[in-house]
Amino acid sequence: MKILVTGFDPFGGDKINPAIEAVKRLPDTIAGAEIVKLEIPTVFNKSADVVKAAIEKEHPDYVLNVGQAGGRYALTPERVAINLNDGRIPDNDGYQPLGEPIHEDGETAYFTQLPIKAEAKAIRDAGLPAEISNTAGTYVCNHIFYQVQYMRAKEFPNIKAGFIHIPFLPEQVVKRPSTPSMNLGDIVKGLTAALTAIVERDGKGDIVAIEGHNH
Ligand code: PCA
Repeated sequence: MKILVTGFDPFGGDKINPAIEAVKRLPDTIAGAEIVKLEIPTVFNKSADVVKAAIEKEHPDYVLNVGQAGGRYALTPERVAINLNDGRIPDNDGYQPLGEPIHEDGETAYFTQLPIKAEAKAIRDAGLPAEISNTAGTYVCNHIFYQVQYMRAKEFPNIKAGFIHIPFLPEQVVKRPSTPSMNLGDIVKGLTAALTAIVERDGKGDIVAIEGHNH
């Protein structure tokens, strides 16, 4: 089994992005699965071109995109990707879409094929906070999550794909009072636990567990 794991480069004025830093430090093999690591630009469309080229080269069974969600305290497997680009800030190429569909012929939204409840449980069992998230936002993270789902729908039906958002690193919150953070070793540990759950649930679907939110 092969899993393509991507991490974004720094954006929005930060000098570092914990996503690519953590992805770079993942083991090369997790629970017997080969882990292929890829840095992608925080740029609408270009990020999708880079992921598509890697899918065509590597033929992965799974794709997991990882991104920073500054302000979240937990590792958050994402449930749903929506067909919308709505940037709060410009991307790293200066492009700021303000409410456009990603693909005119795509679904309004796609649910991940990954076992997000099993991922959340595995992260907690490793001693770290996890929550299911029901929105990946409307910026480049939702964009790449949606784009990979669209590629799956149109071209690569055998791929299972999903997304995890991760918190800031401690060094990023030095001047951000009352903002949660998680050290890099723990983020790597949590992602490794989530990837282990993905491998172990292969072919079995997700576990049944209480992970809902009222709001
Ligand atoms: N986080 C941003 C884009 C890149 C990243 O790591 C987001 O949540 O959209």
